[in-house]
Amino acid sequence: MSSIQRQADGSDVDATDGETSDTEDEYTFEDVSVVMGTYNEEAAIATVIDDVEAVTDGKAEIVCVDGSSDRTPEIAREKGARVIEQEPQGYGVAVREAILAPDRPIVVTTDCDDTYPMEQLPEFLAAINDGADVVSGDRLYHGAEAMPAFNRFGNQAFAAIASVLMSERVHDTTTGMRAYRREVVESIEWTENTGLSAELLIRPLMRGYEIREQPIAYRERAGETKLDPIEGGLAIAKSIVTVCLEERFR
Ligand SMILES: Nc1nc2c(ncn2[C@@H]2O[C@H](COP(=O)(O)OP(=O)(O)OP(=O)(O)O)[C@@H](O)[C@H]2O)c(=O)[nH]1
Ligand SMILES: [Mg+2]
Repeated sequence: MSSIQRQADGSDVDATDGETSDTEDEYTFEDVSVVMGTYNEEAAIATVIDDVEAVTDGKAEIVCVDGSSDRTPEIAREKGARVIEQEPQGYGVAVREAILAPDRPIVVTTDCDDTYPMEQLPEFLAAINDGADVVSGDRLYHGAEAMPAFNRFGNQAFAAIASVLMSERVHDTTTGMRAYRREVVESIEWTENTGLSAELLIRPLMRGYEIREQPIAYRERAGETKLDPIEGGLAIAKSIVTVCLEERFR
């Protein structure tokens, strides 16, 4: 299993500061919000929500930041999700609003395209309960055969570039499935749009939070991609370099 164990230095060790620092109690799915940007994901929204409900026994909160012109938001509301409407402005604008919306202590991101294994949510929660601040789904560990080859190559290259710039080996910088302690997402200012996923890994890692990569299965996408591979790939590469340099000289 790939893992990064970056211990925070000195006073930053207690990453749950301001929350339940006096208790060793474990988090349950009642402490979890699963959040996502949704943009015309009619083909997947019902499955994704059903999967989260089944795995968490209906306990996790589900938040969709939605820019759709199809029935995605209606389906999400019918299924009990909280829907925040937002003009479509790109992945990161939606996901930033989504991660900052919940009050619950653990925030899990996913894509609304049925690619990510909600059945592995218990493993993510267990890693948080074991002390991780961020648990990052590593799609490439098992090969990600369902991913288009161009994207797979790009994602491997992004991880390699980020690893060099951070001096820390990471295996998947652009995954959409992660769990975060809320303190992590609230204490950092997020600047990237298409590159937000990489930023959400890089800034916490370079600030000493404990990051763990969790190998995950990856399924073929339901519905159409919202990312142009060339334009999006260039934007992500630029974000990785910018964010790594900003953190290094911070
Ligand atoms: N609200 C909102 N959601 C968005 C926007 N762009 C993308 N999304 C959502 O963000 C998630 C990620 O987009 P994807 O199209 O899956 O991007 P990707 O994972 O890089 O590409 P694939 O590998 O094809 O899945 C999906 O749930 C989209 O619906 C946007 O402008 N607004
Ligand atoms: Mg996706």
